Amino acid sequence: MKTIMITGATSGFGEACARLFADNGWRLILTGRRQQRLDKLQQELGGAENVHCCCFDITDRQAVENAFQSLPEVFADIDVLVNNAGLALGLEPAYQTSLDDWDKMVDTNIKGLMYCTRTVLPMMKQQGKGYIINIGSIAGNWPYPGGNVYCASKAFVRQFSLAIRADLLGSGIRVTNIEPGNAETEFSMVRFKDDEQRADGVYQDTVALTAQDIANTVFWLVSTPEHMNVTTMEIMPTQQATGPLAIYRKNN
Ligand code: NDP
Ligand code: 8X3
Repeated sequence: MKTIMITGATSGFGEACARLFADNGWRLILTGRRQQRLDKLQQELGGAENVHCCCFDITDRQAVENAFQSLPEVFADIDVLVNNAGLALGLEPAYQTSLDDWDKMVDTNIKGLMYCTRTVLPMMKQQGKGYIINIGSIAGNWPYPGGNVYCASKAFVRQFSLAIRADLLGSGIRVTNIEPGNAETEFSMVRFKDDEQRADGVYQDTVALTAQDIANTVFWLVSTPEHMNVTTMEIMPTQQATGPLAIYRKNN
């Protein structure tokens, strides 16, 4: 039985991954800050025998280390780590945004992902195999107004994924950066701080990606042969594309 660790499994992509991998007979390590949601998932997906839950804030380095160190023996050999926990906060221009929001995005999307990766890698190196799947974003490739630190944090995730692949050459460990576009999850409610109307507007009159689409992608990646490494994978809804570069005209 293989083991997958999914950070941010309490909603969205992470939860969909948890359900899909559980349905396919995997042992799960699920993380998030919302204990009740973790408990519910554990109950639904096979109980403590198959699902180990770790409730912690990924920005807390000591909490990350403790979670890994206290894994029950049967969960200790992790085959796949999905670095999914992350968030965007706000959409204000850089001269107006809250520095606290910027800190939180850096701490979560960059530092939290670093902590989990660094903690799991020695074990994978010793195993001579393993798979790190990072959830980046199209925002790391295609900056947009108000994206500022969120875009930059996802550009970090892309470059970090590429760079650790270079370190891991010959180790048998695979690394992929998945870069999804507009997907309907709790992401926009978090970004707009529970402003439901604004969050709904992101998905209005279009067809967004679903969390299931991303879970299916993660599952496909994990099912590819071990000699093959998909380095990056940008996925947009059919109804999303890049636009032209903007030009400011003073009389418009
Ligand atoms: P959701 O808000 O639905 O899920 C985010 C998950 O991250 C939750 O389980 C949340 O758990 C967890 N999380 C957030 N902050 C922390 C923290 N400090 N410590 C631990 N866990 C945390 O959003 P998505 O599923 O959409 O987002 C998943 C990833 O996908 C993110 O990295 C996001 O940036 C990325 N992404 C999303 C896109 C979209 O359009 N939806 C597109 C491209 C990328 P809890 O609150 O319980 O801690
Ligand atoms: C989420 C996609 O375009 O809202 O990463 O930044 S976007």
